[in-house]
Amino acid sequence: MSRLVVVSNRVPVPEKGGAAASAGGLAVALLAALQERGGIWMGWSGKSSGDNEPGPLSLEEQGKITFALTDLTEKDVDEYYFGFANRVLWPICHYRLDLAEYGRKEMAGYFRVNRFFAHRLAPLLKPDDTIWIHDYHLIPLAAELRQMGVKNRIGFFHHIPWPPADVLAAMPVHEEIMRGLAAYDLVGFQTDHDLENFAGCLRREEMGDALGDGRFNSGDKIFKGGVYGIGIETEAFAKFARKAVSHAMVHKAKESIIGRDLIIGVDRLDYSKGLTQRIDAFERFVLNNPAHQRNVTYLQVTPKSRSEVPEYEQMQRTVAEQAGRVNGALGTVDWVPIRYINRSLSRPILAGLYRLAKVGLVTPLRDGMNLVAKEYVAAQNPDDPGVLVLSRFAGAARELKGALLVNPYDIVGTANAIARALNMPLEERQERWQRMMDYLLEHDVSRWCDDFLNDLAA
Ligand code: GDG
Repeated sequence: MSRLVVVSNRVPVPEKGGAAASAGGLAVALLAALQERGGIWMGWSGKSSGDNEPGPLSLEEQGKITFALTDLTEKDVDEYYFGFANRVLWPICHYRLDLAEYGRKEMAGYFRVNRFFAHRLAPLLKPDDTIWIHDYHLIPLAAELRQMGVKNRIGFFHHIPWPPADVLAAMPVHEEIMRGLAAYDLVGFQTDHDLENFAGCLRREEMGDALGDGRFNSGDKIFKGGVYGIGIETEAFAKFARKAVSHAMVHKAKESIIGRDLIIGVDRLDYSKGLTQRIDAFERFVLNNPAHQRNVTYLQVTPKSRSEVPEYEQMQRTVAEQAGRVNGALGTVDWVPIRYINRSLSRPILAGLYRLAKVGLVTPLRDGMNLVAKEYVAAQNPDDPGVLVLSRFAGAARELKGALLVNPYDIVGTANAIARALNMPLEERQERWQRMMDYLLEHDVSRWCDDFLNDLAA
């Protein structure tokens, strides 16, 4: 088995002796693959070196893995990360043409930083290393490595949605981005929809087409594209949630909702997650179902993210004000309808809260996969499972057939689904949950990792 080299924007370097449970499933799976084969995980340190050229890579060895981190200059961070990745690629891939801001400086910065990454990575490579690059920050990296003469197998996994041709075409550098993908041996997407959109983009731009057998051409390049829906560590997470209910904080939460049903939402603060529509739907549910008034609590856990980007800062204010307004309008002296937590909770507490909740409310407007939906299902008690209310626009909706699927733009439809979930008989809840859990056990994150790496090696 060849050595594995993983590259992602940020690198989850485990704290020495730290509990693996604190890391998310993706990190756990990739660390396990790296530990088995030996290898390198390279990425940005998250730090900036001001105006100065960043110093040498910082290397840290843990077992068979070398973590290789580089600083970036402030200008790099502004242009590559906040500028192009988060203010162009992220909105475009989430179908938000209206939010994309195309600055020439930022576009140039994105390609420049990818070249910089390639120059830092190339000297670490051995000829038979397998290279696996992750996410939209690093699309041009393979093309840069190829220009430097790197001949290794290189795969790319796109964690977020791939947009339809007309949306992608609004981005001035879309052809370069498409050409960047054609430099890989294998490009992985979360769902069949994303892969179809990608093929549609190649055709529409007359850049190439699907050749059958998962192969595509673009110019003189032939490469593979496939669907690899990311999973979680299903069994471990289920066990983890079972234990987590005895955590002191979870116990406190349980006592505080005695006699009430808990509805839970967990999302990074992001406009793609549909938070304002979700709060509207909850409000509508309460107004339409007086019998449920005072006996439900909706807990929304929303850690801040990307606060440096103006849309996110604005979003933070909007969601907080909206939750406050609904509580003011509907709350009583002994009932607060929405508990809104605008920071991160520890993973054990989160797992315990999922298990307490009768309804998992996962209603993004667009999402590559959505791991919260999967974690919520895995955390349930098989004897009395809760119901997943899931947006049809999350990648997870292509897989979790036991969920109540909703259109998050349809406020009344989502409100009705919440009511249906809360009133669902035990037998139906168990049948739906079992169907999803069987799927998640079979398609966990280790399988995702193996499937991708096997296809890349084939
Ligand atoms: C991208 C794609 C795709 C959330 N709040 C807390 C917390 N979390 C954890 C969740 C989950 C993870 O963060 C979020 O994963 P998602 O998949 O829901 O969303 P993105 O961050 O947007 O991820 C997405 C994913 O990549 C993987 O390919 O599924 O579509 O957008 O694991 O549990 N964790 C802790 N405290 C929190 O408050 N500890």
